[in-house]
Amino acid sequence: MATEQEERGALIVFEGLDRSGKSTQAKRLVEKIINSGRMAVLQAFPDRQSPVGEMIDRYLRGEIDMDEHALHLLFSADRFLKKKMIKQHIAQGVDVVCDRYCYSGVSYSLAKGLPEEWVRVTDQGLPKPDIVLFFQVSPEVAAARGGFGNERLETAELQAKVGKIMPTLRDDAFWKSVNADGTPDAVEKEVFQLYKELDRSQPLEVLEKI
Ligand code: FDM
Ligand code: MG
Repeated sequence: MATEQEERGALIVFEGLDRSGKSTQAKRLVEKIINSGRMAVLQAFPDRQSPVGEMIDRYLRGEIDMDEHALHLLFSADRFLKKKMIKQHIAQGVDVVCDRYCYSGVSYSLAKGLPEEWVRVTDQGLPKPDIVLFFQVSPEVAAARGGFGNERLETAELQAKVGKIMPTLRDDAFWKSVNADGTPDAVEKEVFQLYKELDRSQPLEVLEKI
């Protein structure tokens, strides 16, 4: 007799500018999923605890310098090193919630002027997100949330460029905008509503183009 097939996990990606509330809300979503009786894990990119992520972290904190192409590849490698974990969790019915993914990778590298064709291929082959929650924050609200941090990429100039580029990567088939100007509770509600609407009936796909 065939056993009942468990529902697969979902790959949920949070993207958006700095200070849009991604990290707070990614954490809240994981808690909410677990409280609702499913399993979920949180994965931040870069994963600053891994050996590759540690190199990225040292670059971001200004401890070491690095060629920009090499940095771009490290960000991609950091994600590919999590590919197996993501696929295994999803096969076991565990939701994987990512705080940033390849769309940050492409946006930041394009903002720095790396060649477009090259930048857009290095993440091909990663698991494709079921949903990208695109956090949209108005400049006024972002400014009111306090100044930038001290890391290397946290400058108003780069943020402005990233802010122009990231929306151009949008694919309406699986990107959903989230009004990140709202209160944390309002944003949490909006995110959970989108989460509940996820369709898990098809297998996880592979990312072919960005
Ligand atoms: N960042 C993040 C990139 O430049 N490329 C990437 O692929 C990723 C995932 O690293 F400025 C940038 C975005 C940000 C910095 O991210 C660290 P957090 O979310 O602030 O830790
Ligand atoms: Mg940051």
